[in-house]
Amino acid sequence: MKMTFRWYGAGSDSVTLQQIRQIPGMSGIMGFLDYKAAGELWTEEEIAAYVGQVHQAGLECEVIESVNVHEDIKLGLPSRDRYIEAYIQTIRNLAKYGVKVIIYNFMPVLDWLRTDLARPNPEDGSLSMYYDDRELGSLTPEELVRRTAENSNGFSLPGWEPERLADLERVMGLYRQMDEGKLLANFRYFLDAVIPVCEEEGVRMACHPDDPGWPIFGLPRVAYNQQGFDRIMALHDSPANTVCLCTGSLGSNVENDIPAMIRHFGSMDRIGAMHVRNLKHMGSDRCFRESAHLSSDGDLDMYEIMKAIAEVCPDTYVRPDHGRMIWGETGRPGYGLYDRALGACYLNGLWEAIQKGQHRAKEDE
Ligand SMILES: [Mn+2]
Repeated sequence: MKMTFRWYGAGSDSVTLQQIRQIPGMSGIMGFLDYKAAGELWTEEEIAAYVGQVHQAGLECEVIESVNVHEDIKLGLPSRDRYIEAYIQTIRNLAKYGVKVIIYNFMPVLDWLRTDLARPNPEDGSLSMYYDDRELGSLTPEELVRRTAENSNGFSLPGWEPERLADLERVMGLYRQMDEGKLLANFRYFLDAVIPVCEEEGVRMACHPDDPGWPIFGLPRVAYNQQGFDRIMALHDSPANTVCLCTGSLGSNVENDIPAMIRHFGSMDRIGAMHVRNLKHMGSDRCFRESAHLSSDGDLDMYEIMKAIAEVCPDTYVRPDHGRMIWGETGRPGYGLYDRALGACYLNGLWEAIQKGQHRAKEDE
């Protein structure tokens, strides 16, 4: 297991590479060029500068997140070929600088979403991201996007870039005529083009789940449960077509058994990377708060999750995910230093106990 940390780049992240380096057990970062619009080519110069900084800090940069898929690809418009070409060149450029995994998602229009980015926990005063389906029902997509942008402390959130959402209404309209089958056909067209390039370059694509884990605003969604990911893996069967198994996104849907999903996709060698975090449902299956990583603070059993990783994909990349805001920290919602650092240390502690337990069990045999 390689413990990593998401980093948005100098000037764009409230956390520095040196701070990340000082977290015990940190091997590298999951990188992101946050100024790139979906569909835009990531140039060699830009990648070299970013990766160089990470290496300079004594960290690895083998995983890149959010090389966003342009809407025209998801919609299957004739202009998709141009964007796929740029995507392929981006893959080649990233491979040149040692990147091994590219995390992306195939969510129509809206990326992950919450109805509150800083909900106070009455028990301890920490702030968490929060989702309530009843609140979502009272908002239009436009209102939700505006509210999210206003409450992100001046930071852009992945998938919420204002330029990308400028023509929200028009794009939502295009999707209303689309069903899951059509979306999957467009997904297959994309994978058929990029996966052979990944095989050539030694890179794996890792699809991030939809978040929350069910369809919203009447948009088709295909990546929120085991059955959906089975279909995605079958669209283009290759070791380079993998899942970014995000326990929090999948865990939002109470029907998902996360350790079982890790065992299922891990034993097929189809887990490219993991996001490991916890969440707590609040009196309804469709209302949750992002909790601390600790098992006892949320609904997910983090010991069982780490044990499943140790069993089926012990070499995968893991990072703590969305943290709470604690100890007065301000920053990009979900991406402060303190709570994610605590999360990483906790996961590393579970990992050591599992490893040593396995080792001793073998000695006793
Ligand atoms: Mn995630």
